[in-house]
Amino acid sequence: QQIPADANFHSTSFSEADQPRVLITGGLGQLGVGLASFLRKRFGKDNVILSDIRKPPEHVFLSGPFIYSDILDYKNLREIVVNNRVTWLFHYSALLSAVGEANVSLARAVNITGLHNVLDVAEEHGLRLFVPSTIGAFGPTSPRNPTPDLCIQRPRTIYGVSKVHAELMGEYYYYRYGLDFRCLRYPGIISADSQPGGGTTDYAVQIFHDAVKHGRFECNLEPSTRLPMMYIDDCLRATLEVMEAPAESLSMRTYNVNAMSFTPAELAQEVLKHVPEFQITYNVDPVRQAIADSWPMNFDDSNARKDWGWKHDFDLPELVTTMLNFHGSESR
Ligand code: AKB
Repeated sequence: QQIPADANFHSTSFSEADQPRVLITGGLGQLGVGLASFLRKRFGKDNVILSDIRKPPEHVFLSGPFIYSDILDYKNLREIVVNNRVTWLFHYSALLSAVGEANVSLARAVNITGLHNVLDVAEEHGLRLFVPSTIGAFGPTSPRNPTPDLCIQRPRTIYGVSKVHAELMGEYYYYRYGLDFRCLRYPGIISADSQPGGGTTDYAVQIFHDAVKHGRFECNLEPSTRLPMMYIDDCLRATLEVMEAPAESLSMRTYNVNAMSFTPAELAQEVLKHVPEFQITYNVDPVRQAIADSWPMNFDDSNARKDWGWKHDFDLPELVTTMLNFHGSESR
């Protein structure tokens, strides 16, 4: 039975009008720094704390509050939440698909044990909690073209298994304790000024750098591998929109979101329109290829569009123009 949204939330001493006090974990990954600067524009610089176990580069340190947090250390996490009066938590710490297969025990610790700590601290302190999931939460027995929100999920990577676990645990805490858990399944995210690390969709970020710098790119997936993708600006906006959506508009707590789908060959064709000498070659990584072959080709995000008005801005041509402009201006 569903507990009415908001029924069980812990009261805090803040009025509704107050800005959220935000903590971002895993803040030095592909998305954290961009998310922090996006949220700071909305909620104020000092209301958004970026955190990681690594030392930040100077420009990150200077751009707003940064703090050490280890999600595997429950007391450390609780101390940060209490001392900073955190009300919203964005949990980005995770090992991605390819790197997770190379280090399963670390991926299990970070992606599963770390999530348990985050869920507990969020429940204990009445936080609104965002956890990103992924197209990687599906597997070879899921419908791949298109993949709906609700279908068979039997992923074959530790990353995927941990993300299905996160979706189910978050929803369990929502139904059982009224935790305000919100989750989006991201496609491959393409960012200009931050690098992904150890993913299967990383080729679609690296290609732009190499096209501008070298005029060629060696791709580690086959030319016909179709995967859902999104430009980072759309991803950050989707994340804020689902966090700000009124609880009653959410018919579920885990949504697919998408913008486009393309293959390496199609992406290369689009790059060629701007970089006439561009050449792509293929040197397939069997681990990444097997992962990509088990993932959705097209992602059905109609529920997100219907429930809270999701709409992407960037299709393939705008994505390619934006990415090449960024790298072009950087190399000039
Ligand atoms: C990966 O490739 O592992 C990630 C993802 C799609 O979740 N970018």
